[in-house]
Amino acid sequence: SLDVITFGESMVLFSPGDKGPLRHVHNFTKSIAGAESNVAIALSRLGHSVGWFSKIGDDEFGRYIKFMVRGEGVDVSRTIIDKEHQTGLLFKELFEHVNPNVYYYRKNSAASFLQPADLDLEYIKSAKILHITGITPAISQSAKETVLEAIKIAKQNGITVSFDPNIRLKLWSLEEAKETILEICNHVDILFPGIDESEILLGDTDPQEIFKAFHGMGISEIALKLGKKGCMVSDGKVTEFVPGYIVEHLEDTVGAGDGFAAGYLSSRLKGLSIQEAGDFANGVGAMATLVRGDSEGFPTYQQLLAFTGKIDSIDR
Ligand code: KDG
Repeated sequence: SLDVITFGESMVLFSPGDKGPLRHVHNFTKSIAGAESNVAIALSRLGHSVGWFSKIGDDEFGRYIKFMVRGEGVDVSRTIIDKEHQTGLLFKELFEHVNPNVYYYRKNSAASFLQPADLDLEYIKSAKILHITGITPAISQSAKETVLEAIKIAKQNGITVSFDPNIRLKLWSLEEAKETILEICNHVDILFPGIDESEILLGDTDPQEIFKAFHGMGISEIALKLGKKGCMVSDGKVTEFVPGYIVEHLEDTVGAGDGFAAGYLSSRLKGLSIQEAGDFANGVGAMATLVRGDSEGFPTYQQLLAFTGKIDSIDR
């Protein structure tokens, strides 16, 4: 049995060696990206048993993704090879700021052909938590159906459904995003919305109103992300602000939200309170921003304890 199962598209990520428009960038570093595999990797580093799957092309990039995620200790055994379609790619472009531009090369990618029949019922049933993001329903109609089917399986079997809206307006329109994500929210147990996403979804920026609206959809736990300020957590009974960690040299904010979700889920799996979970979520999110890649900065549990000041770190 696994603590968490997640699925969705991972792509090979090319990060520029220099700032500026990509036509003038000559060197790239190859790594992997994908919100769900990021969460899986972060959870694995924190010591959990995790499964992630996707559909990859029968190509070197697909093999690279599987190799990397497996190398992080994540079970990739349910990943499917699609001989007809290629693995998706992603390029970052850097200017002065820490939020890179992102260019997707993922239309008709292997992962966009994920379909409900790809789901392994027994596998999903073996997990404590099913983690979904709003990216998967955005990549294609069949991927969206797969998400809805996976959630249905989880709900029928008493498995906790965790959901990060991860609104990516490069992938779908605001109207489509709003409609689908709100539909999914009706079947979710734990939600990780950003404050901006909440405004898109609910038209509200007041945390109390946001909590009220999401709890009203039947969601039992919400960790509302406030960027570097930290987060607010709510279980419908207790609502608390949990301050974030100040990071001096921010490298790249991509991956912080995924780390946040992993830190929260890890803590709840360990039986910690929602406040403690919010604190560790902030910690993993902050640590992700210290490092250029999406997932490279995720800590082990010991490193997280040291970063958040729970234990003294011994460096030498
Ligand atoms: O959360 C980080 C992801 O956005 C990144 O890894 C790429 O999955 C990705 C996407 O679709 O944007």
